[in-house]
Amino acid sequence: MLIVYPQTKTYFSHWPDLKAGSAPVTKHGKKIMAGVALAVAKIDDLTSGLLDLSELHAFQLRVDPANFKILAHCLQVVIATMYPNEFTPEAHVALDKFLSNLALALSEKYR
Ligand code: HNI
Repeated sequence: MLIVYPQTKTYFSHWPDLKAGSAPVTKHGKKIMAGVALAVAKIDDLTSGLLDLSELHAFQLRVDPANFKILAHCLQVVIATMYPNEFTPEAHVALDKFLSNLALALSEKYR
């Protein structure tokens, strides 16, 4: 995301190194994916399950919610590349639906 959509780097300008594979990027990637895992656990009620994360991104971090869609797209490209056999049309549409709803739930507190 940080490479293909460089405008997203503005949120991380306080990090010492924004290059692919750098320590802070790797560490934060794990945090983000833990958030995605939380969403999987709360899949039946994403809105309340992700309320705290939504609040954090809306009021403290002030991340433009358009970026959630950008990250969702990047996640799909990476997952498709890593798991080409598993990434069937059915898996693709299901993942897209899940990540769209995740982005929507994270945007909840912005209203
Ligand atoms: Ni996000 C911190 C989850 C998208 C900018 N983000 C977090 C944390 C989690 C998290 C978890 C750590 C919270 C804590 O420390 O309590 N972020 C997610 C998830 C998504 C997402 C699940 C979407 C799938 N975040 C984004 C996007 C941006 C973003 C798209 C900006 C482009 N997030 C941030 C920033 C921080 C952050 C900035 C704080 C970073 C820091 O320096 O600690």
